[in-house]
Amino acid sequence: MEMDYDLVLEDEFDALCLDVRGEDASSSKIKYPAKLHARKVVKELGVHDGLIYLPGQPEIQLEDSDQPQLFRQRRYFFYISGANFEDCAVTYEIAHDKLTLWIPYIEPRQVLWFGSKPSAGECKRRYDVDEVRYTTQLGKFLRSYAASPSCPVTYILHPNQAPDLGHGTQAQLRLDHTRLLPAMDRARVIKTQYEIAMIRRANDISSAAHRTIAERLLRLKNEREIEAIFQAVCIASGTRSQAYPVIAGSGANGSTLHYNENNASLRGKQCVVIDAGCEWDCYASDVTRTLPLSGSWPPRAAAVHAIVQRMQDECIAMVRPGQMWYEVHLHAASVGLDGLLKLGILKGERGEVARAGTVSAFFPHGLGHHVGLEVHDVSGTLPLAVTKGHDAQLEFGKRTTVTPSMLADMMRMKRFGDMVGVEERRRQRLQPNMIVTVEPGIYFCREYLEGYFRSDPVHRQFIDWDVLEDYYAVGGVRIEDDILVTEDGYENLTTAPKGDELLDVINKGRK
Ligand SMILES: [Mn+2]
Repeated sequence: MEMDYDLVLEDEFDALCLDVRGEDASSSKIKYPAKLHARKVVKELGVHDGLIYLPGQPEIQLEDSDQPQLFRQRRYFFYISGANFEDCAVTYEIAHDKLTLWIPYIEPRQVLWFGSKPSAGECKRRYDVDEVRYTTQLGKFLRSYAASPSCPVTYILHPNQAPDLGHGTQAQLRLDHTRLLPAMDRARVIKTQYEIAMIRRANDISSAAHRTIAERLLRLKNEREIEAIFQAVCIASGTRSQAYPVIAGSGANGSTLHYNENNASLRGKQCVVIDAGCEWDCYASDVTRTLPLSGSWPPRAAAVHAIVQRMQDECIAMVRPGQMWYEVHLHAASVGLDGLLKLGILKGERGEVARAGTVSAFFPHGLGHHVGLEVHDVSGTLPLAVTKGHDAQLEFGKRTTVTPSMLADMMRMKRFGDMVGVEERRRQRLQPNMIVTVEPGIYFCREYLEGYFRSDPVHRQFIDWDVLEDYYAVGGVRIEDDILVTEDGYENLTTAPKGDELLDVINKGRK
């Protein structure tokens, strides 16, 4: 293990740390725009009266233990409050445009053991809310709301998040648990300037961590060192939470999409797929690089990497408002098809192979997803593809295997655009201030390929199994950046080195 303790002392990280602290939402004047977010939600709800009630995550103990579970704030609550600590709630009185954060009262004895939570004054400074009150008063507030003559509807996320009005209360709230969630998803899918800044920050740190791994790659011996470096850079840069478990898959492990054992030797492997992204104050980043472990690409890995890089470059260039996302996916599949035909892994008449969707054997996931408070963020009303009359409904952002028949459905949809209605088409278009990943990949997962394609009468004839045999050692190649949709195109928020720059960084580490 060659993890150096000088990691945090390196100049670039000092600079990064200072920069990060300079924009730290919790210590500077920039307030979390809770009110703006609440108003966006109400606009999507389309109502002029009522109450939004969202409980935050309570503290939970591990079972049969006196230790707490690792805290993770509820994202819908966070979106309209900004508060990232236990036992809070938020209410928004729609008619009065009044946003109230409810925080727990902390007894002095609790402070002795666990420290304090932000005070009411501190919360007012950090989050743009109208009022901060203690949760001890919340029941009374809700009872008086319920008792008011009109008692407008209270919007909650799920039935099990209905507020407790207290014992022996006759008053009843009129609850609606169907409309808030889709309204919040539609609001969340378009990012505010503050959110874009947070996701940019998360990307800056993740990109620096990917760069450090590249700098040290030639000295590393095991996947676990990659995970350790990534986490070390993130923590030293001011954030302890990852948006998802680090994936460091070398050799054949790179063909497992969500591999996370991260404990195999790097010896004798061609490539390593590193998919890792930190969170900055609950906002995610999602970054993947594939690195050649020797510092230069072995011939077959080079060929596959070139195809994936072209898929990504051309798809990123397609990002702009109004673009139908599934068409970008289809373009990636088309570039992948041409590349694999050229390598001889796929064979046959191009049109026939294309219509069969066989390329999805090697590119078996969606091209990307939204990034926000979740790494696979809510999709609002932007599914990857909705194909009428077919079972295949790909939720943009969910872990769905793209099968040949789904790909074939998407191709038919493109050829016969009238298969879906105007509304469906509108819903699938990119809009300004969405942030999406563009993450094409080509994988050689022996179990998947031999299990589903080798015995299939259609697909087996389009794959040259002898040529393929030599590619299993490549494992997989994925390249992933986070792309902001702008008014007239896109901006790539991910600055981790790739392409020739990545090779330069790796080889500068040669001693
Ligand atoms: Mn991703």
